[in-house]
Order: sequence, then C-alpha cells, then structure tokens
Amino acid sequence: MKVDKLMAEIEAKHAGEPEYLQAVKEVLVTVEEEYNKHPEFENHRIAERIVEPDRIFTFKVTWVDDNGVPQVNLGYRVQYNNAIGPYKGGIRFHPSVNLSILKFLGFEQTFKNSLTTLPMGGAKGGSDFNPKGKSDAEVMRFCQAFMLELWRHIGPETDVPAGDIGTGAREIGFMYGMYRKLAQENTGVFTGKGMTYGGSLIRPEATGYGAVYFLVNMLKDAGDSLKGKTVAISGFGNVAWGAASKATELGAKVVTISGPDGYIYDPAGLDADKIAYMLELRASNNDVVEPYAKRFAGSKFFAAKKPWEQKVDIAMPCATQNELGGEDAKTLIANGVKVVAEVSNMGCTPEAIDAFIHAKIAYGPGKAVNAGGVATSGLEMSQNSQKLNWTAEEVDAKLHQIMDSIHAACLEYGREGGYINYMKGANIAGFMKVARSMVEQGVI
Ligand code: 2IT
Repeated sequence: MKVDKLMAEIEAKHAGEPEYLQAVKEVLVTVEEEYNKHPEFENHRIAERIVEPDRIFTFKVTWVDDNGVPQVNLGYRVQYNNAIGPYKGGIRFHPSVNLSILKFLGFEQTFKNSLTTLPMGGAKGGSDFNPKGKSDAEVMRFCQAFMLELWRHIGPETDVPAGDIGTGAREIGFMYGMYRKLAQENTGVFTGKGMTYGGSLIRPEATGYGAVYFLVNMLKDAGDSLKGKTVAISGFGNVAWGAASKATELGAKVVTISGPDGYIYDPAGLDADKIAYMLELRASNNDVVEPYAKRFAGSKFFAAKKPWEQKVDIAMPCATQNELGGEDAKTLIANGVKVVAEVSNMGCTPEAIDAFIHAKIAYGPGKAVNAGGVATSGLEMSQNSQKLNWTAEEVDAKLHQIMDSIHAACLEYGREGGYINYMKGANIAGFMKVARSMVEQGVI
C-alpha cells in the first residue's frame, strides 16, 4: 500500500467529506509500515476494501411537533464492517450530523471494537434531529418515526445500535420500545438499555470509567500516578460525568468542565455535589454550564472559550470531534501538560496530535481511551444472550481487564524507543485483527 496514492483516490471519490478523510488518513498513515510487512494484505487489497463501509442506509424521518406541525429530519445507519462480529455502534442525534461525520465514526468504531477483544463489527447511525428544547412527547414521536425505518436493518446478530451524543437512556427507551413492537421480539437489540428491560450495570459510567483506567495505565508507564494531578475535562454529558467521577475517586482534581456556552474553571476541584450538579445541568436541557459559577463560590465561567488554556497536568477532551486544535495543544504543552487522554471520538485535530507526539507528550487516542463504553455494550449483549444480569462489581472488573488489555495492545505496536506512540499502537492493533479476519474469509 502507498498511502499517498490511495488517499488521492479516496479524496477524489469522497470530496466534501472532511471528517471521514481525516479519520481514514490517520489510520492509513500509522499502519502503512506494518501493513507492508504482510503481502497477504496487499494481495487481498485490504486497505482499499476496509476504508469503504459495507452499506449505508439513508432515510427521511417525518414526525409531528407539539404544535401539530410536521417536521422532517434525515436518518442514517452506516454499517461499516462486520468481519469480526455483528455491526455495533452508537446513534448520534445532533444538528451537525451528516454522512461525513457518521462515516468517520463508523470507521473509527470498527478498529475500536476490534481493540475491545469482543466480537463486534463497526457501525454508526444518527440524525440531524436536535433533542435540545424538545418535549418528551416530541422526542418520543421522533424516535418512533426513526425506528419505523431503521428496525428492518438491525437485529441481535445483525446490527446492535447504542447511544452517542444526544442519545441517552430516554431516546434508547423510545427506540427500543418501537423496535420491540415492530419486530415482535424482545432480544436486547440496542445497548445502553434501562435496567428494567435488559440494561447492564456500569454501562452509563463505562466510557468515563474505562478512560480513567486507561489513563492510570498511561501514567504508570511513565512511573507516575493520578493522585494529586489536576485534570481539565471538556463537556458535561454522560462521558464527562463518568470520567470526572472516577478521576476524582482516584484522587485527581478535576478543575474544568465545558458546554457550548464556554467553560467553568473550579480551582478547588469537583466533588460529589458538583458532579451531581453537572447531571442536573445536563438534564435541564439548556446546553449551558454558566449556572455552575453562580452556584459554587470560587469557580469562574469563561464565555465562548475552551478549557485548554488552563494550566493542568492532564487533558481529557470529552465533548466532540476536533475540539482540541493545534493552538490549544501548543498552550497545553507550554503549560506543562503530562498526558492527554482523548475521550471524545477524534477529539484532537491532526495538528494537535502532531504537536503532542513531537513534544513526546503521552497522547492516548479516542479509539483506545473511550473503548470502555462499547466494551461494556458488548458485556450487555453477553448478559442478554445468557438471560442473566451480572453485578456491578463483575461488570466493572471485566471493563477494567479489557482496558488493561487495550493498553497492552497499544504497547505491543506503539513503542518508539523510550516513547510510546499510543495512536500508532492502537491503530495497528485494531487494524490487524480486522484485516486478518478479512483475509481468512475471502473476498466478500
Ligand atoms: O462511540 C462509541 O463508542 C459509542 N458511542 C458507544 C457505542 C456502543 O455501541 O456502545
């Protein structure tokens, strides 16, 4: 494989899909050398085949708002690759959703799911629907209309969706309910389900907890620990909540959270009350963090700014793609950041990643750091198949073990002298399993 030549072909075919091209390039560049040691990959044209999704469904979602006015949204499911297991990945409801974003997410999901050690292929779906400011009844009607189309394409051994940005327990409940009615079965399609109908303990916390388990391993590699470290977190949703809870429990001081309106700097650090308040802010559906500063003395709100300008030991982007750019990276490095654990999918831009790697700062990419979410989805699927529920301790122990094994896989392929290039390690480890599986199964 010659990345430049292949990228030129993909760019010509998919011009206008910047996030997709960004994700593909990052993976191809980092796996090129290892790939070219395996002539069977080239013989099977694995690179050309792996960058294209197996299929994409796009559909119109029509629903009626509380004023009786019909509304139209776009719905998608990108089934990327099922070589190692059924398609698996979240559903994003956000006004920014388009095909480029869902293709990048589905592509990343394929390698992330491979890293989890569980048998799950990659997929992603979503809609440009914005749940913010909608009533519960509107969200329900939208979710039901979305499922009227999607239900045909999913199933417990076919494709198992889950949550993502804008899709939490409420949305999953409405979608699962409609699926169950249309399919006339109750087989656990969807993960992140409520605890009364097949959900798994620890799934809500899993992405954030898993990220902190991975972070602790990164620090250990450098002969360090989390105790007493200051952490900048972005976002204030489910993922930020899990990360803030576990990091605080393990003795770190989380000094920032952020929303679309700006960020909060709280030098005293988050505690249980503040973390609970973060959930209240999220539930209020207003998409703002500013009220935190009025509620907790000593904290400060910075409008329309990102938390990366604060001096911290650890940065954990937990919001969305490309939320930490080259300039942010330079500021963090100048301020002495030790570790960057990316929890959002593709949270750092290529310029930011280059800057961290150049400065030999440990940078953990999203597909490794945030894999605990989908890994625990895999554990939810296992429990559903067995018709059993595991205890929180059992699920947490398995999650911890999976994060340790992902970290070990990154080390296997990521060592560059004394520096560990986690991005390279994660990309190669995730890629190898899918590629080998495609070779063994023939050209299909
Ligand atoms: O990005 C992700 O890994 C998720 N949104 C979770 C996917 C899943 O199937 O649990």
